[in-house]
Amino acid sequence: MATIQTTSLLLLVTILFLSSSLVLSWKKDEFRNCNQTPFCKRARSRKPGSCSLIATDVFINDGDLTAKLVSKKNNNQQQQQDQEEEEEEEVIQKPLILRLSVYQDGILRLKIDEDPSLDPPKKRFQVADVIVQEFESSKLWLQRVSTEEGEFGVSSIVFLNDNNEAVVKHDPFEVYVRKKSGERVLSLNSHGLFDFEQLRVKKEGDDWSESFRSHTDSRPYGPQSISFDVSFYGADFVYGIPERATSLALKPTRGPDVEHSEPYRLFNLDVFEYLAESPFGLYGSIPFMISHGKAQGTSGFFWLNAAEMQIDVLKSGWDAESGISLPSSQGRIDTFWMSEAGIVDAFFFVGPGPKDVVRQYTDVTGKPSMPQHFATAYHQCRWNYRDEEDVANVDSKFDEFDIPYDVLWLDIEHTDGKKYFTWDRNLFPHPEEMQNKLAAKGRHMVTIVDPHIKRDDSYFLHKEASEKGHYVKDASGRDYDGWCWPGSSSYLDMLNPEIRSWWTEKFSLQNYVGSTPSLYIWNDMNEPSVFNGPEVTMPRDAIHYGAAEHREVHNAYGYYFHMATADGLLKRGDGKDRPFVLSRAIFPGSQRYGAIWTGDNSAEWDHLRVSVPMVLTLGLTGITFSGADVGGFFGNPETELLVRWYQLGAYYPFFRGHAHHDTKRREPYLFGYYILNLTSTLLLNIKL
Ligand code: NBV
Repeated sequence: MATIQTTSLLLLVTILFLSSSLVLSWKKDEFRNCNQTPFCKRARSRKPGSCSLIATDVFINDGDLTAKLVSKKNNNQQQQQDQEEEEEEEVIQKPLILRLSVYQDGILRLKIDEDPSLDPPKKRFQVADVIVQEFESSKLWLQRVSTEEGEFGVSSIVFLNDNNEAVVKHDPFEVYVRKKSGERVLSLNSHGLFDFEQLRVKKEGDDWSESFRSHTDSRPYGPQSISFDVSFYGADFVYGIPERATSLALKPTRGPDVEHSEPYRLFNLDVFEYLAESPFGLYGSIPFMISHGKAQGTSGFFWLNAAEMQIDVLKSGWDAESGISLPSSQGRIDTFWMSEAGIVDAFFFVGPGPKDVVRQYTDVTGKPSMPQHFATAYHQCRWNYRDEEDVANVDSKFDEFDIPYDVLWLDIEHTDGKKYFTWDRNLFPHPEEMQNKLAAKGRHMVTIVDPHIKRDDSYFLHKEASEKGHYVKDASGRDYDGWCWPGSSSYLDMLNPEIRSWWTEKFSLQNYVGSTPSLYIWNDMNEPSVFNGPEVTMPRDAIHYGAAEHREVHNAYGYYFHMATADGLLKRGDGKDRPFVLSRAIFPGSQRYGAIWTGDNSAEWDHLRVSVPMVLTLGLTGITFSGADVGGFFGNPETELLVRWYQLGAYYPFFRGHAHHDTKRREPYLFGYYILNLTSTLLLNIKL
């Protein structure tokens, strides 16, 4: 008897274990945490006050305030540094160049980079194609800088707008914005955590390579990270820095009693079966944070940088030991920003209200494009609608049950062997006719075009791309070859404007055989997702246009792919047709190119719940046209969940039902009595 009981207990425990590991099937070990990421670990161990840079040679140059940041020799702190830190200090001796520019609406831009006249081994990557031209031309040409000498030493002051001014404190260097009344709004390096690792030339015996799981990154220029602290004053909460499945207000990641000790990560990744409550970064990255407080209103900080970023939100008291006291600590939220590469190209937004901050941010990165009218209605998707008959059947069922829908989607299986721009002609022998039938009812179709190009010599796209040298290169200079849906694949170097322009041609009605004017596009897997790559993406030492390393450009790759696709549709319509392109990866500026969705969620109530702060956070960071897969991508929703999800989805700006191929069919007309509820929801969407 006892044996039977023990066996049943063991069985129960095993079942419980298996089911819990099924629920939590996010593969945590596949991704690095901060301690496994050398730049993050190093930056996080730095002590407040360890920055020894001072600002010298401050003057006005080309309408900007410029200064040199030089290491202060023989200060007390430096004497206390241990041997290892001294060695590091030797490496970063070269002065850095600081440039402060002021734009209309009180926007302050801070750039810090290596000094080109000191011959750095190569130019660090600076993100192009995000800041809009109108913004660049709204620069106010500074005429003069005033100097102030006070309790905290010498500072240079420039005018921002009628209410605010920017201050550069010289020793130690600090940049902050304050109101004319003297209260601080935002500041950088007030805790002396600024650090800038300069590129190095390899000497005999230098080995900077680092490994994670089975992958090794050669890191040919050595460590090149940048980190600094940013403080928001009069702040009760901070928001932003998508994309992650978590609360709207960002919880502290470090400080007294903070259990969760991982910083917020911004590194575009294909995170399989992500959890419904986790600070872990997902498919897109927007390094823009907004603070809000009852006392002082709203301000914002944006770091235009495409490398991996990690951000700590520090809980009050985190710096108790540091001995640094800031002028105003009431309601202050300190944050710590770390990036693996790139330069400092940062923007301070003074608000004062939430709308002002979002306006200021989108002045810099662009306003959201106006969606096509049809795209704001309901979209019906599934991985996959099998063939033309399936498409015709789904379409007619919506009519039969009088359920409105406007767009029908085809996932990867519609292609010939995952070669995008082709059709599986057995399943889809008459694609134009199929689209025309939908178009006759005022409906549209969307097909998927992913960035992995099948390495198959008989595939026209691969043939052309490889002959023209259009692929991203691996560290040894060969076409990078990764594994994705089609098997062995290469990736177009979308950073190159010529390659983007070549790509746009692929969407013409002549080149995309089987397409019609009512066909639009879906870009998936553009993080980029590489099944056999480190952390399911491209190696950091792969090489892009302009000798940029993938580590420097990673978070912008999907943005460029989205941009080139949207431009392709624009060109197809001679500039008259507004493009519709859905993208999974995002970066600042994505709002100019189309819709975004929150990727592979699950058919669980918690995923329904978290889609709300996720979509709202995207909205706060300029991405206004977004939504989550209605019904949940993985798993089968119970009817009640599906109905509620449709009810919520009607309020998502982008409203699409979608499901994994392993799930049961769940088109809304399959739900008997509930159809009434679903139909009225879909009708509500039309009215909204
Ligand atoms: O293309 C297949 C799916 C797609 O349906 C989904 O929406 C994407 O987020 N895609 C991911 C690849 C497979 C995921 C398991």
